[in-house]
Amino acid sequence: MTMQFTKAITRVPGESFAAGITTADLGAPELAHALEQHTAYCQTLERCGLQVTTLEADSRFPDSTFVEDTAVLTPKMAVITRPGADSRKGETAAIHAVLKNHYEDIRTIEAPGTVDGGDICQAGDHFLIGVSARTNPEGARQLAKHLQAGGFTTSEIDIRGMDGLLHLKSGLSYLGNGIMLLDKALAGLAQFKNYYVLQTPDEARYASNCIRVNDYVIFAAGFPQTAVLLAAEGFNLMLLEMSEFRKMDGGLSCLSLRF
Ligand code: CIR
Repeated sequence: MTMQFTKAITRVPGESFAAGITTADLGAPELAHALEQHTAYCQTLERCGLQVTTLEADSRFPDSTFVEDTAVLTPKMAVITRPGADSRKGETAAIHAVLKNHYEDIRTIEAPGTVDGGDICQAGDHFLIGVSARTNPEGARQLAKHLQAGGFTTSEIDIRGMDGLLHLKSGLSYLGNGIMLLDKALAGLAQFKNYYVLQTPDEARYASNCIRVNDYVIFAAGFPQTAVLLAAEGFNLMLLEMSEFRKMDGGLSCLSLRF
C-alpha cells in the first residue's frame, strides 16, 4: 500500500529567482518561463488528487520556491527544518505559520543542527536521512529523534563524498511498494539491499528525482530512457518541463511539500 497524499504546499518563484544558489551551469533561468512551468506543476498535483495551497512569491528569498527544504512532514507531525544555506534560513517562518493550520504536533530543528528537506526520503515507515553539505550530523540526529518518537525508523546515508549530489533526493526517489529509483552513485549501497532497485539509466542523474503522488509518478520531460524504464514497471507517468528549475538545481520533489 502506497502512502496517499491529499494536500500540497507550493510557492510561486519570485522576481529574485535567478539570484538563488546553483551549481548547474546551465545559464540563468527565465522567470516568465519558470512561472509557466510552476503553474503546470501545481495543476499536475491537482490532477493527482491533491488540494494545493500555493503561496505568493517571496522575493526576499530567491530559493523559496523550493519549499520541500523547509519541512519534513509525516501524517502525525511536522518538523520545521533549519536549512543549511544561510540565505535560506529565513524561509521556514512562513511555512511554519502555514503548517499550523494543518498540524498540532510541530517540532523544530535547532542550531547548530541543519536539515534540508531534500535530504529526507520517506519510504513507508522508514526515513532515509542524507548527511550532506546542507544537512549536518547534528541536524540528522535531531530529526531522527523526532521521527522515532513518531514511530518511524531511520537510517543515515552520508553523501558528502559524492560529487555533484546536492541532496540525497537529487539521486533517488522512493516510488512506493518497496521500489527505489537510484542514481548509480547510490545504487550499490547496503542501505538499499531490502528494496527493489531501479537504476537510473546513464542519460542524466536529474532523472533520478521524480515524485510518486497517489496513482501517478510525476517525471521530468527529456529523459526517455528513464521514462521507458518506469513505464515498463507499470508506473503511470505525468511529464513536466523542468528546465528553469533545473538551472537552479531544483528537481520535482523540491517544489512542493506533500502530505
Ligand atoms: C538550493 O541550492 O538550495 C536551491 N537552489 C535548490 C534546492 C533544491 N531543493 C531540493 O533538491 N530539495
